[in-house]
Amino acid sequence: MRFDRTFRVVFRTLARAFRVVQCGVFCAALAMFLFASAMVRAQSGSAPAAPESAATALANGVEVRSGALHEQVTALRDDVLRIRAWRGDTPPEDASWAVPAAVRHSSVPVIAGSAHDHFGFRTRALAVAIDAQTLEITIRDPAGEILQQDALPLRFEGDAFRISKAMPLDEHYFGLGDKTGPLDRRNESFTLWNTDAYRFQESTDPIYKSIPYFMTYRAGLAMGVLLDNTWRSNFDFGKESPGVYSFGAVAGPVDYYVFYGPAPKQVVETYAWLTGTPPLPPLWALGFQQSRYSYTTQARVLEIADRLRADRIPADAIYLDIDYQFKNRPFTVDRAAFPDLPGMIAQLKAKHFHVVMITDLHIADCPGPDYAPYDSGMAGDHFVKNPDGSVYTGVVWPGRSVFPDFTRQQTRAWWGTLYREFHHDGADGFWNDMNEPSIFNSPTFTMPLNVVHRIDEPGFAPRTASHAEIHNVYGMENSRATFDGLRALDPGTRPFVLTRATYAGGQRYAVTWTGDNSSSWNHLRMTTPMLENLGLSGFAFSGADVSGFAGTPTPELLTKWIEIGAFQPIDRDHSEKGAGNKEPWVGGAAQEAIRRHFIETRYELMPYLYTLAEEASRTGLPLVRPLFLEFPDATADRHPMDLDTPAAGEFLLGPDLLIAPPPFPEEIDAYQAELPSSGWYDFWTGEKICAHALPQPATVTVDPDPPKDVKQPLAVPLTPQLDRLPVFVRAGAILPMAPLVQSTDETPQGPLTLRIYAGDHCAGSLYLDDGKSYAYQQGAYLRMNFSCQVNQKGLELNISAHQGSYPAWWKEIRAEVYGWTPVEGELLVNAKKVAAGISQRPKGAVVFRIADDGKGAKVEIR
Ligand code: NBV
Repeated sequence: MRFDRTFRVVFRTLARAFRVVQCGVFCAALAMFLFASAMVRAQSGSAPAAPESAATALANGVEVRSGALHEQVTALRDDVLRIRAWRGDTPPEDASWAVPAAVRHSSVPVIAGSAHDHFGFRTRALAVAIDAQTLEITIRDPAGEILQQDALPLRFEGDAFRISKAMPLDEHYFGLGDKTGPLDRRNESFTLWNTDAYRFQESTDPIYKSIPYFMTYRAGLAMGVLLDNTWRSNFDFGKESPGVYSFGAVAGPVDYYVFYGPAPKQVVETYAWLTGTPPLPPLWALGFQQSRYSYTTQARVLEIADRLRADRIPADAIYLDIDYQFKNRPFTVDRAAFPDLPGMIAQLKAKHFHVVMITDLHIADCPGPDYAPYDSGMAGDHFVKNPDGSVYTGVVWPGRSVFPDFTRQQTRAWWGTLYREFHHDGADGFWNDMNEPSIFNSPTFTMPLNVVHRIDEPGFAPRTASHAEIHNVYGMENSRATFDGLRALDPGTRPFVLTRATYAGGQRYAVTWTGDNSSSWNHLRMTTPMLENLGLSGFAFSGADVSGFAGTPTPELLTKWIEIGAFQPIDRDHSEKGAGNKEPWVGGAAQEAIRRHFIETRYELMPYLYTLAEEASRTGLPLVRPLFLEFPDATADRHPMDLDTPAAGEFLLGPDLLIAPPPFPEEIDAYQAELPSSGWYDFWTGEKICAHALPQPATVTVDPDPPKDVKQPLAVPLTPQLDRLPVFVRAGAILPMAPLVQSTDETPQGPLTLRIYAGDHCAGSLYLDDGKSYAYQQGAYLRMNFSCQVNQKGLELNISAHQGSYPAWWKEIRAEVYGWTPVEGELLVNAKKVAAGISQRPKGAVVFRIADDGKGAKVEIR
């Protein structure tokens, strides 16, 4: 406490002194941050005399030794560094579940640059200096500005280690997967240990996933840090020591990557380069999904499907939760409740529904002819063991269960074969739940740490590993086995796998959801930062149970949740056993009409959504984005505008749509949405938003070179209404939209709509394919680019030729232009006047139709 006070007083004095000598706020901040490091170092006691150090220059970096400690920094790319450290002469095995070998072993030549007090090197983007005494690392940009700096030497305590970095006053932290709490991780501390967290709260930690990756973001400069260590780890962002953030694990390798943006989008893309992009999901997975724990009979499932169709609520998927199984045993069917599973699935298919079946990873400990997975698993030696060599058992839904050894290739292959029958029966998606793993009869609700796994994976020595090492990757390897198994069973079809637990890189195999949330307004609010951080952490495709899993929502909460869920990547309405019904019709016709309208809007936006999905599969960029990802310059001091309270509930869907629910969605008070200054339209009416610029905030800028042309965010006054959700479109967007369908299996009838919102950098694109196969990899896709500009003659719209061989479902394009009116009312396509001309419907829009023969067109409107 006393330290804290002294610290603050000295800080203030220093800052004042610097202001007096006109050094500028940046110098003050830098000094404060160096001082903070010094204080923390002083606090941790005086360091023992450092042993002699020596360095070996490597073609791609440097290796430094000081006593028994080795530190190796190598450049994988000019903007990507890998840092490894070890004690003794043998480095830890160069292996990873997250980063593939080809990526780990990429390298670029560096220019060595050591001096009397440090060793180091330079790439084209970064300069690295390792203090010769302490081995502390400083990373600078080519201009010499410090980007990241160790605040303390690397610390070991037994097998545990801790890396400490200086934490500038204006730096913010994002990522770490599904962790709850505010978007910014600053001033928080987190444990990574996959945990079944039924009814988690905002303060619950750890929860389901372990994604040891975060983005640092300071005044427009973003960097990424991935600690590739599967053991229980902890990340502290200044909670323990002001001025320092730190991370470490209880054991395992010191092996981390630091990568530079400076744009935050670049960091997201580099993280995807390191750990992989998510595969392109089947199109139906982007439709509305209906689930419940459980629809317990075949008749009930069909009834739900029929009601969705009868009520004309567009939907694509229905889930079967654990009660379809015989005595909760995975890969069985309760024939009394589901007398004809294949028949039911066929009936649903005929109505354009895809069935997703839960397949938990625990295998019932049931020898004998009734339950093949146990016997075949035992015969193949596929289950994890106790230290004495006996098979480990734990109690889960089926009672006593055994657990596949997913870190073995043979076991994953065997697991994949278990899907043969369900796949043959027509199920299109699979759901891996309980894979933290969750175990009921254990004081820790998971496996004992000494359970023995076997590793059979390139890069790793064939060896056994304790559960303590494997726990955090167990769920990911479960979903990998499912994904690979489905690919093997049906190489031509894109699998859909939903997982609850995962690790860095898990996006390569499965989409995810946020687990057992609750039917409360606060949980609805918490959904946004959770999905944003998951998106920044590689999981472009994620969702939260719409309506809240636990408890029964009021009709209003269910309605608002369906509204917001319609703009999130995985839109699944799901609820727990015992809770009231939560399907879109629950609560009466008036509520249902509102909910239908939002789900319909999602379907009309499907061309935009699918284009984003394809972008995610190439780049890793998420569908749901915090505002700073697209608008890093939105504030004068380049702090993320998402951190301003009015904007805290907002999120972007792709680059063009901004969704602005009230920051506290249960409140009825008027509120102010904050929008980046670039110009916006109301998505629902097409009206240009007249907003006023907010006054300059009172925040202190420490940016040495503040951008000149930054405008303040705009404020839009809003009043919450149950049937409205404010959605804004970026000026300059061109949104592709489709006629309404009841499922993505249906071919839209009518023209492709392009909504054109006049503004700077006016552009858009469209991606389309068959939505299910890999034919797109052989060219069976359709890609189009659009751009538009207003010049002296009028408005010019350029539609590119169709790229790829996939045929369009439309013959015509219907353009709706917002924010611009023609003088003469003349329409020219490829310089030829078109008689059909222009109409002004809907109100405020300039509307025209043109034929699309796939060759592209230049359209002029005067
Ligand atoms: O399989 C039942 C549920 C499932 O519906 C839920 O989505 C999972 O998160 N499962 C947890 C196990 C029981 C939870 C009480």
